[in-house]
Amino acid sequence: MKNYFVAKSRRIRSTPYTSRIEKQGASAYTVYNHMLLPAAFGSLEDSYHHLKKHVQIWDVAAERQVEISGKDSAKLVQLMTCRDLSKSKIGRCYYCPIIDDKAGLINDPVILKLDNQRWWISIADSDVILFAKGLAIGNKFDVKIFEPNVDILAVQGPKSFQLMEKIFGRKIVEMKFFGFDYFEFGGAKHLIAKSGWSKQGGYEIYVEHTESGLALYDKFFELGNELNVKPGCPNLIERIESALLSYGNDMDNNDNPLECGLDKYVNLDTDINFLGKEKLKEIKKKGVTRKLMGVKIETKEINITKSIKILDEKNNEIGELRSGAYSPHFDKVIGIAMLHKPYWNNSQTFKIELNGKRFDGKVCDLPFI
Ligand code: THG
Repeated sequence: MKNYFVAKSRRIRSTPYTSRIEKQGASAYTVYNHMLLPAAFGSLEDSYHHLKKHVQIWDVAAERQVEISGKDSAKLVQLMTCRDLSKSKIGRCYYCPIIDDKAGLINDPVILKLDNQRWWISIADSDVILFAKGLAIGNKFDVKIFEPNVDILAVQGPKSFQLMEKIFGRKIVEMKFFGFDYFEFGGAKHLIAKSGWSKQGGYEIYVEHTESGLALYDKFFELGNELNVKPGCPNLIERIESALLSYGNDMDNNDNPLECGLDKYVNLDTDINFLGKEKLKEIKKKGVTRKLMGVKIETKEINITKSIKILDEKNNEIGELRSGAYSPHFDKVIGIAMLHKPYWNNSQTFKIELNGKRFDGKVCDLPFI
């Protein structure tokens, strides 16, 4: 497949780390929240193996924050998500589907409760800030909504704990998953969470003090030498194996959280108020008619730029493939697909046409591993 350059401009924002990652061999970008997000440092497969064994530093500044503060901030944040945040705690992160009045997904951010009247919504790729402002204006909420200068650096991989302990001490290792706290480096305080878009363990540093963040970036490579630290980025293979969903790829505004297996983050039985609650109750009562599932395909190469039809023996469309990659673990292509009822059973077989050739596939549960 021929590759094309991304024409950079002010609209497609660089990050404070861009010049560093380009020196270090970033070889592909995607655009996320109108910002550059590295998509590869050479071979995806090499990076996958490295991520599962060692430690990587990721420029994920494109995971932008929408800050909501003020008297009605808790009301607004709750209005946007079907996850019950009434018992949420300061110092914790919450993975939350944001939905509209029709229960269509708007985004699937991590929400950080900074204070009782101050939240960060760490967004996937859609303009949540406009949705939030619209709701605040329509409801005459007393809130302030803006995008703060926060540029996340992620430290991911099994050796991330050792690397972070070298700089921040034992306390950082003892932090709970999806907890966050503040840590000092080079005279600046950084919010650090135990989180990240891989299942290999690690941290996310919400850098507000750019100078100190850049010094920290360099420190990771200075101290990480013996841990085989490398620059990296969210890895397509690892994230599919781990079933970390990607908004815009695996699901979008035409899908609801129950179709996407996000049931765990849908709370319909408490008295909280959120958009789409009645609609979701209705959908739950009727039962969904399609579902995101895993698929395995008997081929070793795939390149997805749009959804691809999944067919039964008689060529009837039974669903669509939305993401896919060659998995070294399964030695075949694996992917995430939206499948119609009743074709979503584990072991359902199917056919799929890729580049003019037909391949056999099988449905499976998520996550793969
Ligand atoms: N970190 C931060 N912001 C983000 C992402 C991130 N914003 C965009 C995007 N990623 C949002 N999507 C996800 C999807 C999954 C998870 C985090 C963000 C995730 N899920 C865990 C899981 O599925 O096991 C845990 C969820 C839980 O149980 O609460 O981590 O990566 N800052």
